[in-house]
This record gives sequence, structure tokens and C-alpha cells, in this order.
Amino acid sequence: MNVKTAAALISFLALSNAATTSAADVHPIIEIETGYFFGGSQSGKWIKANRASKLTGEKTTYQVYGLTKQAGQITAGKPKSADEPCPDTLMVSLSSKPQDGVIGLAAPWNALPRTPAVADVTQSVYQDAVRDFLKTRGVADPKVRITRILRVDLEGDGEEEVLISATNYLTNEKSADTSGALFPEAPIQAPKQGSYSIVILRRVVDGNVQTKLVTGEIYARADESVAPNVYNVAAVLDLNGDGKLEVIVHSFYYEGGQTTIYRCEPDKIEAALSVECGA
Ligand SMILES: [Ca+2]
Ligand SMILES: [Ca+2]
Repeated sequence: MNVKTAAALISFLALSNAATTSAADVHPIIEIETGYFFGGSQSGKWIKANRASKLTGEKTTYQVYGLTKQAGQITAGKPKSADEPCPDTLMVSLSSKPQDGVIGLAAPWNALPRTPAVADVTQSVYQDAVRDFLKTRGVADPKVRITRILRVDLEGDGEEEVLISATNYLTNEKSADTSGALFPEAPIQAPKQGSYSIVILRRVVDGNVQTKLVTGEIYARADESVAPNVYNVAAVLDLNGDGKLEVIVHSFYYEGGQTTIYRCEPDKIEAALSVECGA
């Protein structure tokens, strides 16, 4: 091997090493409101919080995203235990908390390649869709109350999907009024018969509209044993860089909350990563 070939080989190795390092980077994800650390992704694969935290630096720059726009850039420290009452949840301290920020992502790609459009919740086609869905889940006479409708093309195939959040715990408590508010208080009392809080996804599959439950709870009968949760779509973002949007759902009950990132494929909806804390 002559000197020139050796030098070329060394520079090739250096280049390929650099490429490998960057492809293997973990791209951490945080919740802005709480500073909770979801974990991240690596070459498109989801990495749980404990593993991702070991690969996250002392000072990481995050792009902050809200429901319909990017909301600036912040830095955050290394993830640490959130301590009592949630020692298993990891959290970071944020340099600032941008208004309307929902999720922070440390990655080079744009997590909001397609912006969700907020649609009118009174449209009869969606009122009917929620009513029909609740009937299939055993609610005899559904009292439809939609809190948010979002239209967005999740996978970028040119066809828009529709995400509907609907909550009705059939109570007159002011605290249970979810209309318009993103993080209202959840009702304290046990759920009554016919009450529900759901996020459903409507998409066209082979020319037919398909309606699927992303997450939620439906009480065809009253249940004295549970504290009801309220569910709402907080953001729709591409958090692992595969070009497909994930659906981020915030849920809460009277003394705690959870935020979950859902992958929504036509044949399967599954949770990718989640953070939570409750008393
Ligand atoms: Ca689509
Ligand atoms: Ca994605």
C-alpha cells in the first residue's frame, strides 16, 4: 500500500466513522409543561427513557413545537429522577418555557412537516361519527361533546386524516368543562353511565372511512371504582424522523397526568413512548 492509498483509506475510515456516529445519535424528546423526559429515537427506532438518558448530554438544544407551529429553541440539562411522587419518571430543567410549547425535540429534521388544521367541532358529520362510534361501544344514547377536531395527513400520502377528541362526563361541575381548554381539570366523581373521554382517528382505507380508537375510556355502565381521565390531542409531530406524524395525547385525572406518543398506522395504533406522574 503506498502512502497516498493509506491516506485515502484513513480519511475514508474517518468519514465512515463520523457517518456512523451521527446515524447512531439519540434524539431526545421532552414535555415542555413538565420537563418530563420521554426517551428518544435512534435511526427511527424508539429508545426508552432510561437508555436514552445515558446518551443525552449535560446541555442539549431542543426545538420546541406546539400544536400548529414551532415555538422556538431551548436548552436543557441531563435527565434526572423527578423524585416523589414519581421517582421512576425522568425530567430535565429547561432554560425557558416557550408559550404554547408542547414538545421539545433535539433533532435536525422538521417535526412539523404538515401542520394540523383545527376544524369546527359542531360539524354534523363529526358529531354523527362520534355518536356512531360510542354506540358501537355500548353507549345507548350518546351525549356527544367534541372538544377538538384536527385535520392532518399523518403519513404524507396526500389523504387527510381526522383526529377527534371528545369528552363528556355528564356532570355540571365547572371543573369538568373541557370545551376549548387544553388542560382543564378532570372530574373527581366516579363516571356515570354513558360518560366517556376518547380520541378517535378517522381515515380513508380503500375508499371507505375507518374509525379507530387511539385512546380513551368509555363507560357503557357507571363505574364507582375508578377516577375518570380526560384525553386530548396535544400535538401531532414526527418525533422519530421517518416522515410520519405521531399523535401526542395528554390525559389526566384529578391528581395526575400522562402524555403518550402514539404511532398510528392504518392496521395498528400503538404507544411508542410515555411519561406520567400521579399521586
Ligand atoms: Ca394520510
Ligand atoms: Ca414519525
